[in-house]
Parts: sequence; structure tokens; C-alpha cells
Amino acid sequence: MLFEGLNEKFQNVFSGLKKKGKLTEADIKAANREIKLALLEADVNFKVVKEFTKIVAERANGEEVMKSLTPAQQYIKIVNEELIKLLGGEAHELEIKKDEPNIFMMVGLQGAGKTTTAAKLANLLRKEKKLNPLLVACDVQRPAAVEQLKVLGRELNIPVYSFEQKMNPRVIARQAVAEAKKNGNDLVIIDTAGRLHIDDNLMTELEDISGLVKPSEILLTVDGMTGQESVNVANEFNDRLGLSGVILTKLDGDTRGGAALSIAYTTGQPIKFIGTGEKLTDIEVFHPDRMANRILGMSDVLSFIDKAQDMFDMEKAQELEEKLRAQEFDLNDFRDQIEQIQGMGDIGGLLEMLTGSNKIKNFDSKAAEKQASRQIAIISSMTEEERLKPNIINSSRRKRIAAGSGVQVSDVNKLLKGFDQTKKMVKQLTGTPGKQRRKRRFRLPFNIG
Ligand SMILES: Nc1nc2c(ncn2[C@@H]2O[C@H](COP(=O)(O)OP(=O)(O)O)[C@@H](O)[C@H]2O)c(=O)[nH]1
Ligand SMILES: [Mg+2]
Repeated sequence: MLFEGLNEKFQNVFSGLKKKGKLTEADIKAANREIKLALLEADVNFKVVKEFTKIVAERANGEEVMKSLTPAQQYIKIVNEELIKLLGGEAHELEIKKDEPNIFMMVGLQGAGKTTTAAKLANLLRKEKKLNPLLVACDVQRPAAVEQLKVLGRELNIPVYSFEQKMNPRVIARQAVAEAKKNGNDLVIIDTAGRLHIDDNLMTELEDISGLVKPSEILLTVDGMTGQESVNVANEFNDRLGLSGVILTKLDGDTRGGAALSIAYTTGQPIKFIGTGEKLTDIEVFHPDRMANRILGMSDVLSFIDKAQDMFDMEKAQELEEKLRAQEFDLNDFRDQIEQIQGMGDIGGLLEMLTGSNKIKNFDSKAAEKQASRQIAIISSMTEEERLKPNIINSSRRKRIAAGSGVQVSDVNKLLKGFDQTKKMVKQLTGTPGKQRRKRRFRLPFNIG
């Protein structure tokens, strides 16, 4: 799980302080020490740890904490604020120009996620900024790399500029930009080669490409699973190329947090995006405040809402809302709702964002998804009349539906009960028009945990 170790340790420190009420200087010193150890253990760069804990200690020793009526809360607030600063403060937007090609260059070590992220970014900016992207295959080191980008381009229906035979990547880059101007592509994303280690030949190649096409963004892709060894690499790239930002990938695995917490501070370059999975939609704008919340184990409601809004079909949502108001919510709508939430993918991951990870340790997302599939099967075994008028589903109908969907009658009963509850709840929420409306986005149609 993301930042599991850090998360747990911060929670321990905080709950220890909360139990104490008044805090002495020694309490704060002990808390600072524990945080320092937690960060070092997460493989955060030593200088970053030193600086961070120094600032927290200074602020925590001031009157702000000691004289506060809620010293523990005050301490947590300081840690949170400093963590946000460490992660870069605010979200940093990409610089997008109008009426001329925006040229981005992806750089980084081999395997960091450049090629995948180039495709993700092209897809995202096409959707969000209405840009017309061209992907450029400048990794001619490995023949498979060109093919990889072409496959991604086909999947997304985004053109890829590439050559079958081995060409000088400088030439490819320059021709690609000319091609983009000709074809009206206002976004050119250049995928470049990477090595396992910093390599002078490669750096020269990247410098040359950059000099030729003058990219407005040079984005360093960093494997988020790495620790402080990422710092030297990032500094080297920054010194040679002058980065405009960092993209941290693979923040969907068991990342300890080393790279994430070190890199913005040590390079002075903002983290602009994070990669959160292998799918081409698994990319998010990086929000330092939200990330800090997740690291500290506070709930990340905003990311959850963003994701939900993104995945939730707004037209359907509106249609649903109309029906709810007219009190016409039926089992077809209920099934739609389950399917939409299922379509959002990793339900456990969403709940993790929503609740702050500690509390849902026991949540079994596979089981929840299985249950959702079962519920859909049950509803699908009903006749249309039954779906529209659930009241007519008597016990013999229940038996038939159970047999048809391969479940027990008790499962059918449970589903109908869940449907009734949902209906009741939305009735309450929509009962006073206009007042509570905004609060009801959707709810999970099954029990958690
Ligand atoms: N889980 C996960 N895998 C990723 C992510 N980004 C990239 N990958 C995977 O990391 C591997 C290397 O990615 P690739 O784009 O080929 O890296 P490159 O060598 O820098 O171009 C591939 O298997 C990708 O699917 C991410 O955000 N999450
Ligand atoms: Mg690649």
C-alpha cells in the first residue's frame, strides 16, 4: 500500500500526542525524533529529513504548540503544513501555449515509465485541454521501444511519428515538429531513450534534441518506487537539461515514499503529475496537499471526488437525479449505479483515498467487486416488469430469480433490502429540493467491511 510504513508511524506519533493532552518539551522532542526515523526508514534523502525535522522542531517549540488549547492538533497542523511545502506547495500546471505546437520532452532512466507516461499525458491533454497530440518515438536504442509507443498510440487513436529503420533521434525530433506544424498537431510529446544509469552519450543526445526543438516542458519521469538514489539521477538530469518538472510513476504499489518526498526539494522542480497504474487513464495532477494528507493518513476526499466525477457518467447522474426527484428510482437505475461504481475500478483504492488508509485495512476490495457482480447478475435475472415495479417480487419470484442468477434466495432478499434502503436514503436527501442536493453524489450500494 502507498506509504504504508510512513502512514502508520505518523498515525502512531499523532495518537500518542493526542492521548497526552498537554505537551511538554520532551514530548515534542520525542515526536520529532520518531518522525525523523520514520522518514529515514522510508528512504527519504538525508538532507531533506534534516531540514524538514529542523523546521518542524523550531515551529513546534514555539508558543504555537505549547500554549495552544489543543497542542496535539497544533503539532499535526505544523507537520501537515511543512509536508505540503516539502512536496512543492501548490499544484503546478503545465504551460500550454495557443496556436503553436507545445513541445514536451520526456526524459528519465530506462523503465521509469517515460513511454507509458507520454501516452497517458497525450490522452489526458487531448481530453482536458482539447489539444491534438503527436507522439514521437525518439528511443531508437531498443527496437521494441518504437513498437511499444506505436501500440499505445493505436490504442488511444493518437498518431505516432516514427521510422522503421534506425535513424538519428535528433533528426526524428526535428522532422516530427515540422510534421506537427504541417498537420496541425498543437502538442508534440517526444519519447526519448533511457539507460539504466546516467550516461554521457545519452545526455549529449538529449541536450542536442532539446537544443533543436526547444521544448517548453522537459519532464523527468521518476519511478516512484525508488528511494533517495533517485535524487542524484534527478539532479544530473536537471543540471544537464534544465527540467521543467517531474512525473512520479508507479504510485500505486508499495511505495515507501523516498523519491516522492525527496525529489521536489532536492531538484527545486515541481512534481507535476503522478502515475497511479498501468492503465492509460492512470495519471493525475499532483496535489501536494492531498498527497500530504495521504501520507499522514488523513482522508483524501478531494482526490476521491475528482476521480469519481471523472469516472461517473454525468449525464447518467443527472438522469438519475431527475428520476429520484420524481421518485421513479427503480432496479434498472440501481443496477446502473452499481455498474458505474464498478467501472471506477479499484473500489478499495477509492475507499483508501476517501477514508485515509488506516481505517480500511480489512476492506476486501475483491470481495466487494464480487458482490457487485453478483448483484448485477441478480437484477439481470429479473423481468423488466419486476425491475420497474420491485413490489411485485413475491417469494415465488424470488426463488425463480435466485435460481436464474445462481444465488441463494437470501441473496435476492439482501439485494432488495439494499435497494429499499438506497431508495429511502435518496428520498431523504432529495426530499428538500435544492437544499441537500449537492451532497448526494452517489453511495456505494453495498456494505463496506
Ligand atoms: N503500476 C504502474 N506501472 C507503471 C506506471 N507507469 C509505467 N508503468 C510500467 O512500468 C514499465 C516501464 O514503463 P515504460 O513506459 O516502458 O518505461 P520507459 O523505459 O521509461 O519508457 C511498464 O511495464 C509500464 O507499464 C504506473 O504509474 N504504475
Ligand atoms: Mg520507453
